[in-house]
Amino acid sequence: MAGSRFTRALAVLSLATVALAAPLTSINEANILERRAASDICSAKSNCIPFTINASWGSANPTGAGARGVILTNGTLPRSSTPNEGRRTGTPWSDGVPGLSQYAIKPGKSYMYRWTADEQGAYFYHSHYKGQIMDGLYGAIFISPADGGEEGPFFSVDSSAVDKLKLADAKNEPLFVSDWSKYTFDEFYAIEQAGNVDIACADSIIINGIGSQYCLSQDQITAMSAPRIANLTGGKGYTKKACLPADTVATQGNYTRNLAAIPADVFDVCTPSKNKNYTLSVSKIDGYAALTFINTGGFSLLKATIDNHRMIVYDYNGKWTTPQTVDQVAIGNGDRVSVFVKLDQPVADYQIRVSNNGLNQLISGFGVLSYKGSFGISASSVPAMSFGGVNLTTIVPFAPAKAAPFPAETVGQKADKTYFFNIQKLPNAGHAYEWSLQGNTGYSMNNDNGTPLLYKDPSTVLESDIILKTNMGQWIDIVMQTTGPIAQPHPIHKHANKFFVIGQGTGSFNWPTVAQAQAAIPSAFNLVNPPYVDGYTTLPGENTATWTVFRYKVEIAGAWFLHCHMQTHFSGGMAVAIMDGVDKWPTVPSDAGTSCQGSGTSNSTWNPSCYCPASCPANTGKGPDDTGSGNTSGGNNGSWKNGVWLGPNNPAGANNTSSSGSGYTPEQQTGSYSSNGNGVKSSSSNSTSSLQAYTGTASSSHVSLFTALALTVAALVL
Ligand SMILES: *[C@@H]1O[C@H](CO)[C@@H](O)[C@H](O)[C@H]1NC(C)=O
Ligand SMILES: *[C@@H]1O[C@H](CO)[C@@H](O)[C@H](O)[C@H]1NC(C)=O
Ligand SMILES: *[C@@H]1O[C@H](CO)[C@@H](O)[C@H](O)[C@H]1NC(C)=O
Ligand SMILES: *[C@@H]1O[C@H](CO)[C@@H](O)[C@H](O)[C@H]1NC(C)=O
Ligand SMILES: *[C@@H]1O[C@H](CO)[C@@H](O)[C@H](O)[C@H]1NC(C)=O
Ligand SMILES: *[C@@H]1O[C@H](CO)[C@@H](O)[C@H](O)[C@H]1NC(C)=O
Ligand SMILES: *[C@@H]1O[C@H](CO)[C@@H](O)[C@H](O)[C@H]1NC(C)=O
Ligand SMILES: *[C@@H]1O[C@H](CO)[C@@H](O)[C@H](O)[C@H]1NC(C)=O
Ligand SMILES: *[C@@H]1O[C@H](CO)[C@@H](O)[C@H](O)[C@H]1NC(C)=O
Ligand SMILES: *[C@@H]1O[C@H](CO)[C@@H](O)[C@H](O)[C@H]1NC(C)=O
Ligand SMILES: *[C@@H]1O[C@H](CO)[C@@H](O)[C@H](O)[C@H]1NC(C)=O
Ligand SMILES: *[C@@H]1O[C@H](CO)[C@@H](O)[C@H](O)[C@H]1NC(C)=O
Ligand SMILES: [Cu+2]
Repeated sequence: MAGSRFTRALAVLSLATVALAAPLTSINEANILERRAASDICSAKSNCIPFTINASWGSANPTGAGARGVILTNGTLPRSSTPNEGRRTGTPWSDGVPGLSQYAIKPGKSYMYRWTADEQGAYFYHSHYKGQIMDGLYGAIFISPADGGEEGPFFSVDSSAVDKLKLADAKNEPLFVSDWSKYTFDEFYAIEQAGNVDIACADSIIINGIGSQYCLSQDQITAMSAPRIANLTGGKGYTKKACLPADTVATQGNYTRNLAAIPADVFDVCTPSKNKNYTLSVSKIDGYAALTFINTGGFSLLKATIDNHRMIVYDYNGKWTTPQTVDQVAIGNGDRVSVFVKLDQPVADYQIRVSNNGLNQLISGFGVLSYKGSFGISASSVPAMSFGGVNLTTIVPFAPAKAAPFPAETVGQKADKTYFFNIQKLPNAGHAYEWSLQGNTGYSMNNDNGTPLLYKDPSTVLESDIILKTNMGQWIDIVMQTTGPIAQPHPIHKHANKFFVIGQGTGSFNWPTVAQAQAAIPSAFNLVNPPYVDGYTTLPGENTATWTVFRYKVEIAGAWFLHCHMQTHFSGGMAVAIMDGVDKWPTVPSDAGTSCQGSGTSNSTWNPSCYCPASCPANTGKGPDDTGSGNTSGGNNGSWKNGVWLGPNNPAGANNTSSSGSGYTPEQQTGSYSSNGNGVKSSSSNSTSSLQAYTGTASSSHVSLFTALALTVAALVL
């Protein structure tokens, strides 16, 4: 199955490559790192092909409004940029954050991300260099459970269709939903600085790289505006782009602005454009389809509905959940929400609607759920929400707070250490675009270019507002308060150690400890089955503060980010670095990120014909893309040829060895790979609990406009 998918996708890739600037109608393989079950692993040739992503600046025109500079992944959009959504126990240098876990990848250089895929879930890789995700560097990573491992909550979704649900899940389609601007991130950020504004006004909402720019009439805007918008804008109402004006004090702060420095099309002038609607084709005979909404956008919180279909949420931000049958899902920036859709409607097309989920703008994007054999949009189609995101029917929305992990996880009943954050615009800076997650201090983007914290001895790093230090095994509480008058919701994302969302409420958090808050308002807390996730959006508040408490256990040592996933807030400083497990600090191997050439690190030079799966002597050219086994001196338990693992004693690849080893069983081959570049597998493995993978992702990348860069992103599944 994986093999045929790869073949199909390769065909798409070559198509897309010849039509570089043309809108895409499909996702290329570089955007989906294949899910594989443990039984597949290296039992077939196709499973051992490394994923390599060549990220380069190019141009794209996803809305038909005009081309702009974007970062292409192997020549196509959509793609994104940093590999981070996941735990990586053994390789904290593969998390993709410049200044924290690696050096930024410079143009023409490469970095190989490699980690053990030991947790099931839907993830995505994306750039973590400044706001580069807004330039399009992203893609999906699906990790399936190992054979014999845990199964998803399929039985409780539909006990009579477990096999169909499993099949649907195995074909889960990513829907990248995102705001889109004609400006590159660097241009966008320059406009924010020049005008002293925090821009939350999009040109379009795109789905899998395509969309249109819709412009509403003044009457439509007025009709869709919530009554309080007039009040919020001093009577002005929304702009012609249906955005809060640039001088809205409640969201921009009461600062001196230079509105003249802001191009008119950023907030005010709307120019319509038209492109296709992304079409997801489904077969009624399958009974169910599975899809994963992934918000790869810069600042727009989104929500989605599918006409005439309910959705059953079963996986949320890296963890299966007890199923929720809903009409609408909310997708904060960085969120992945996987749903089953029961294909029980008449054969036709049904609109997928993706709307902004905030007061900042009235805007939607559209896709199509198309049953095979359809002749067009269903005549009986009933939209659940309007272009402006207003309910048109009585709906049940997804409730993230009730997304109980499946199977259950154990949450610590008390914390060893508590941090109190007060999310707000950076005090005393006078800048609408500068933010603090911690409350007093912002995290500077300049840190991206510094020595990664992971490379430092923790004893030489002082704990500060923006660098926290924890010990292995501790339970950590992070209390996040957001202050009004408009407490904007923030999609907070944590790298590595996932967290439980144990409590939330409106008003100020007035207790000195979480335990005291629990005692005062038990109903605001859940220490039984709280969500266990890597991302969660704080509560919005109007004329009131709100608070959210995350609790996590330090299990993976490394330098990790906790940050708002809105790229505008993140690049404005809304982040802290956490040095987790300073008492068990990892040593970064000298060959971290190596891809054959150079000595490792992101300073390595790209060599397209040479990918080393593990430690690899400089310039030897040995590894999965090598021909033959590459080791002439010892016994050999297997060999590679042209990127394909040939297994032990295979003459096609073993000419350079004495072939004395007897080889490992397929079960042993699912274990971790300790190759010295010669195709030998170690026995430190087990087949039941984990899927082992080498996965490269186009993570952090240091590029300048229109400079080519290349990332080696070998995803080598063993
Ligand atoms: C991306 O392109 C490189 C060559 O530039 C190729 O080796 C690789 O297989 C491609 N990756 C994918 C995932 O198609
Ligand atoms: C990466 O893509 C750029 C732009 O398409 C191209 O010029 C370059 O040759 C590619 N590099 C590799 C190694 O494929
Ligand atoms: C806006 O709301 C505030 C508080 O509810 C109220 O005092 C004020 O009069 C309102 N302003 C306008 C212009 O409606
Ligand atoms: C903005 O600040 C000025 C002075 O700094 C003050 O006079 C004015 O009332 C403030 N406006 C709002 C809406 O807070
Ligand atoms: C996409 O869907 C929207 C909403 O139904 C519709 O207005 C638009 O015309 C569609 N675009 C195309 C190209 O069919
Ligand atoms: C839509 O309805 C749901 C459920 O009643 C409610 O929670 C939500 O606030 C409504 N949304 C809007 C935009 O009216
Ligand atoms: C990578 O290069 C930069 C200079 O561009 C240097 O400061 C850094 O030490 C290098 N990293 C390693 C690990 O060699
Ligand atoms: C080849 O394999 C043998 C046996 O594992 C090992 O001792 C030797 O270091 C390897 N040589 C190279 C060049 O990798
Ligand atoms: C290895 O040797 C055999 C027998 O001489 C030959 O058929 C095969 O093609 C060789 N393989 C490679 C990779 O050279
Ligand atoms: C065997 O390995 C050596 C050194 O890596 C290489 O030069 C030679 O071409 C290889 N021979 C074959 C038949 O693969
Ligand atoms: C090959 O596998 C056997 C066990 O099956 C092991 O004893 C031997 O050390 C392995 N050889 C190498 C070079 O790893
Ligand atoms: C299997 O491997 C994983 C990852 O290395 C490890 O956490 C787990 O304990 C192992 N399980 C068994 C049964 O050995
Ligand atoms: Cu934010």
